[in-house]
Amino acid sequence: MIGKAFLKELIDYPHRLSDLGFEEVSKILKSAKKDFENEYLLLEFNLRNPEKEIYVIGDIHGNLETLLELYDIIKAQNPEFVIFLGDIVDRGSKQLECLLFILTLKVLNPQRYYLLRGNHETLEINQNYGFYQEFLNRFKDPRKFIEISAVYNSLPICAVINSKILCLHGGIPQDIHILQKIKDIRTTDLSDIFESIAQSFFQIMWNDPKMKVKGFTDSFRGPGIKFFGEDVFDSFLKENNLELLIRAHECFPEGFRWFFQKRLLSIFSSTNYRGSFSPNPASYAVIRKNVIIPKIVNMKE
Ligand SMILES: [Mn+2]
Repeated sequence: MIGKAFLKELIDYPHRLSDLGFEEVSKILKSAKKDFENEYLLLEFNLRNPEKEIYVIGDIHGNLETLLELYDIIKAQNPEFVIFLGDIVDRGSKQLECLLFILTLKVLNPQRYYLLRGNHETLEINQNYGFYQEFLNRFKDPRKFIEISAVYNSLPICAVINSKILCLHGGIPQDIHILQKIKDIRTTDLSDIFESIAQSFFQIMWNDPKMKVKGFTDSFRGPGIKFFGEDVFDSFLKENNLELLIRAHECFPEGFRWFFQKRLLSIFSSTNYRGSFSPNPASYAVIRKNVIIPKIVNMKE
């Protein structure tokens, strides 16, 4: 077990996350993994009090500065639940710190903070986009990365709020029945059904919405990845009795973007993702009374 006082200090003084030895890191990873192992692949949230809010946060990609700004907003506004849509690591300058900060929040308050799996919560992608190298530079031993992968493999993949609003990292998959297939399945039982849902999980983490596309078309992102149009988006919502979708995965210069008559909101929670010459503000979403309100993060200078 890891002491709560120690974890609270890490949240109050997050720059200490950069100095932790692997022994402490391992304790945080293992505790968080235990919490995720109590969850379901499809998280279901029901807000009984309509005044309560849920915050949904998009890609962080190692941007600790934006993450800490978001945490200040969370502290001030006190939402009931906070759902991160994945892609916490790769690319930025404080990748492990961002992952550990979110996992520490999870361990301190597992009924409040949730993390879904993004396409960067995978070793293969981390080997190409920086996190694996950052980890090796710090801890030297590639075998230690197994503990990171174990956390990834215990993450849920989507969340449904009040049976109306779906949250996931990338987009809807071609299999319209995927949500029924994973409903009530524990994260620990993923391997039992993996063959039948692997392609859908891959698409949930990688797909993108696209205006004026009909059906599913091939994405430039790579083999098996799809763009989806409004027609298949409609069918997916109808089949699953849903009204709205919040997803992340794409950075827009305006910070967030609505698609498909404001029924799909795309958010991204890392500022200046492509550097200061191509600036973008960070965004997040607030859900209140089943309405999605996009927000921009005002960064302190
Ligand atoms: Mn992504």
